[in-house]
Amino acid sequence: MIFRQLFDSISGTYSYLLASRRGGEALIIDPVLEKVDRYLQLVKELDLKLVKAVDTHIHADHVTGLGALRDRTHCITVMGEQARVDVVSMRVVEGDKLTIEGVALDVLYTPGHTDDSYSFLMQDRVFTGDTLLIRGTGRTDFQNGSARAQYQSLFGKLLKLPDETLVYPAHDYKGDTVSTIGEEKAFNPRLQVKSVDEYVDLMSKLNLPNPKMMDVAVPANMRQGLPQDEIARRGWALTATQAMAQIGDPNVALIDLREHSERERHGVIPGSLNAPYPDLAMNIRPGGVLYELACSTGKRLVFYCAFGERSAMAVQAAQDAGLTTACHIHGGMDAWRKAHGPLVH
Ligand SMILES: N[C@@H](CCC(=O)N[C@@H](CS)C(=O)NCC(=O)O)C(=O)O
Ligand SMILES: [Fe+2]
Repeated sequence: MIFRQLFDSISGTYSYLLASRRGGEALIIDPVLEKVDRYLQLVKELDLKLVKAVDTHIHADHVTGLGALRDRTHCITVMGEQARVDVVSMRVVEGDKLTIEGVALDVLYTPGHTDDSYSFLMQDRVFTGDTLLIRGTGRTDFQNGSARAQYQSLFGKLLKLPDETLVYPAHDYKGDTVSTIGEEKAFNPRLQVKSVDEYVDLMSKLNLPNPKMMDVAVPANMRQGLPQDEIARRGWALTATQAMAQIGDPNVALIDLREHSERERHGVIPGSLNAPYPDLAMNIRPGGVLYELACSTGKRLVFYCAFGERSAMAVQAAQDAGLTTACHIHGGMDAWRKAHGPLVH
């Protein structure tokens, strides 16, 4: 198991790099833009392949590294369903599993600090974002924060985890690095309340100044999407409506790049094949299933995913691999649904 806690001293942010083994896939939680070079250096030194970059919520105090990491490594970006970002590659909800090779995190929806706050549980440890801090809790006075919702997330979810569960927050301003659920229950001053009303009252009296970077960070963090226009300009994109006309066309192979949980929840395009994005490089090289499918049958590969990000990156990779007819569905299943495209469940 590889587990690294990385710190940005300017914003007091902790980021976490996880992988099951050297040479394997890696995931990063809450990366900070200014530290991207550092993360990528470590990824290289540990011989890892970064495949997912996750934010626990839209941060108000620093610009996220999600977009930069995606642009530089072709990893996918992940946030919760409620996050008001233009586009991320993949969205998760409570009960999902966020997976990479050898690592599975349980997804917990823990609103309160913001309405898009999530926590991620990995066996003996939980990444609590700004829901539960060490001897503190995230403020609830902006971004649709709610002390009432946070009380529920804390007392109804996080504090119900076993006492020995390690707590890894997204921030610390005092120099602490890790705690446990039992320790926080006993010693966190915010958690010594007798009722939700007492908690709401306590949170309403914090009177904290806004984060210094807030006016820059929030708008920047809401615009992380990969521009898909360049792919379209090169003629490598179909609109959802154009793609609909290709269903059943024997010269076309529709390739779903999403994961099992996304396919189950949102349905699939009839007749499409599943080839998850993490296996793309293997699938499009000579001998790989998609390469051979395209070359032996002459079929045009039409990639699709949830929002068009994975498929846009897949088109570029396929084109680079010599699959010159490859294209994707602009905007992915999101656009497909809006265009009332047929689905099978
Ligand atoms: N001084 C910091 C404050 C950052 C801040 O407000 N952090 C939020 C998390 S985004 C929080 O919940 N802080 C809790 C606290 O300060 O007790 C800054 O300007 O960036
Ligand atoms: Fe925050």
